Amino acid sequence: MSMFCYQCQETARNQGCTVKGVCGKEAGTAALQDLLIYVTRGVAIVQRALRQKGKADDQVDHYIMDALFCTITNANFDDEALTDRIEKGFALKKDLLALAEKEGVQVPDMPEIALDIQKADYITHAASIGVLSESNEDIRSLKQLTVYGLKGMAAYAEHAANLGHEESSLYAFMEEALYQVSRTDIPVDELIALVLKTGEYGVQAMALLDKANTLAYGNPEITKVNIGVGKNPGILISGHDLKDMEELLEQTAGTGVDVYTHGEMLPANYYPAFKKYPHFIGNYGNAWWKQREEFEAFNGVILFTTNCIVPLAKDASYLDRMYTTGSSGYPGAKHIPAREEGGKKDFSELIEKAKTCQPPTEIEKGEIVGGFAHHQVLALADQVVEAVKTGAIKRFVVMAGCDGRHKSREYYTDYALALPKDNVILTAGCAKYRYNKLPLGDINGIPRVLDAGQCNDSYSLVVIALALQKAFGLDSVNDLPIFYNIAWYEQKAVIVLLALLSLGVKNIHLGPTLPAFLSPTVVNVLVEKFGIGPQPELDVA
Ligand code: SF4
Ligand code: SF3
Repeated sequence: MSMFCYQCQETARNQGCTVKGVCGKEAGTAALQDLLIYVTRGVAIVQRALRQKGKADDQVDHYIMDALFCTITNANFDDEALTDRIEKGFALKKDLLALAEKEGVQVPDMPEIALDIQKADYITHAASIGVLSESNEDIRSLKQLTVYGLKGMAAYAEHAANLGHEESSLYAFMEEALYQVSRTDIPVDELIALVLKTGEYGVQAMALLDKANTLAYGNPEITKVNIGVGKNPGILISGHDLKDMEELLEQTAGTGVDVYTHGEMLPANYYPAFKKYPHFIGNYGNAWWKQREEFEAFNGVILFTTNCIVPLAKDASYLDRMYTTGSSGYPGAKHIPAREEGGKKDFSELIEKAKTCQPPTEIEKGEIVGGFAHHQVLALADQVVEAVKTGAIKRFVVMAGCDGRHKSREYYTDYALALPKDNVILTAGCAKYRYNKLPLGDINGIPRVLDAGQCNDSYSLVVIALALQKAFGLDSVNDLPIFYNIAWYEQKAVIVLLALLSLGVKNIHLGPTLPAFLSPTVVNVLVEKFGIGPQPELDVA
């Protein structure tokens, strides 16, 4: 059977995965994800109609958000979990249609609404509703760009919702956008406007998550993070969800089991609320794509709260000590169920399992420095402004985004090393692992790599840029001495990019390759309107 997916940067030949995903996604799983998105569009179209009459249901918002999120690259490889969501979507759509009829709400007559198939036909049906079912290349490109942005937005909105912060306007936009991309008569100019609108809501989602995280756990502060190991068995927590982090730390306290972060969870070390736990040892390892070897060496329990999961090697030893939760899933790994209303997740099984494990093998020693989200950088604003005025800092280089496994990503290490010594790197996301352990030094006490946090904390970089614009009395954020060299991999980077565009940031360089899902016409639009460019040559630095 065949598939078509081109949503991430590592897509085959930079065109599309057609047999099996480079990420390890099987064709059957890809089909289920396509169908899930299709069913979710149907649910969203009815929910949108109901919302216009004041009849939207919170549970449906959560369903749509989770469905989008779990189809992000490397989040969920579990066919059973995807099938359950599809079944739930069909049932939900039926209920909503019944409600619409009862309330006299008109629902648009679209194939997404009419579709009703049996479980046995899920995979075969997917071929007719996948990405390539839209034959016009430009329309397809803009629709997928919107959907990928929505996936990233849904991920951020879900983390915020887990902390009790929700905005119905975000949900309303997700539904509206899913309705618009389902229209067969939507013209290119309306789709371009929709893409930009998606960016605006992306800013809102990131701001909401920033508020949720900082209200719950305090503002990230300058922190030296231990990258060595302790003597106890440990649990390694990966992904982005800080509520899971909190509950894991609480439940492991006093058990003799230590907690370490991996990949995108590293910034949890920067939050004051988490520092009070003596068994929170630090960060183990690097970005997501090194997990096969690092999880072997860790010896203990692994908890995925979101992407990025790498399918296990045939001889992997850690499947029985690997757990998923939230939107993530992996066949054979235990899934920790969602918290009940007002309750907590139960991590006791992981803790008992960890007690039977060996302590982690040390793979490195030392410390890395981070915690430069907006609040901390603005606290240093005078020092930073002064350094720019005296010429000690000549330029800021935003190198936010994702890391990936391709050799071509070594470029980012070389680029960081090649930058003049008066340049400061502003980073967020797992892209930082390409240079956050290099001895790049500091400028008058300001480290040359300022890590704001997770990919969603790219929001902090925007806040910092806007504050600098104000401090220097500039008319536009584009007049600042800031250069953007962004690395993307999955769909959260797509929403970050759209968010930056919606804020008027121009001349962003995007690498290692431009997205395969951008048609030549769409690339031209982005070049003309925003000055988007490819990864710069090393000597441009
Ligand atoms: Fe290929 Fe990326 Fe899609 Fe995986 S997510 S199937 S690697 S395009
Ligand atoms: Fe990384 Fe997967 Fe994107 Fe959150 S964890 S930035 S790649």
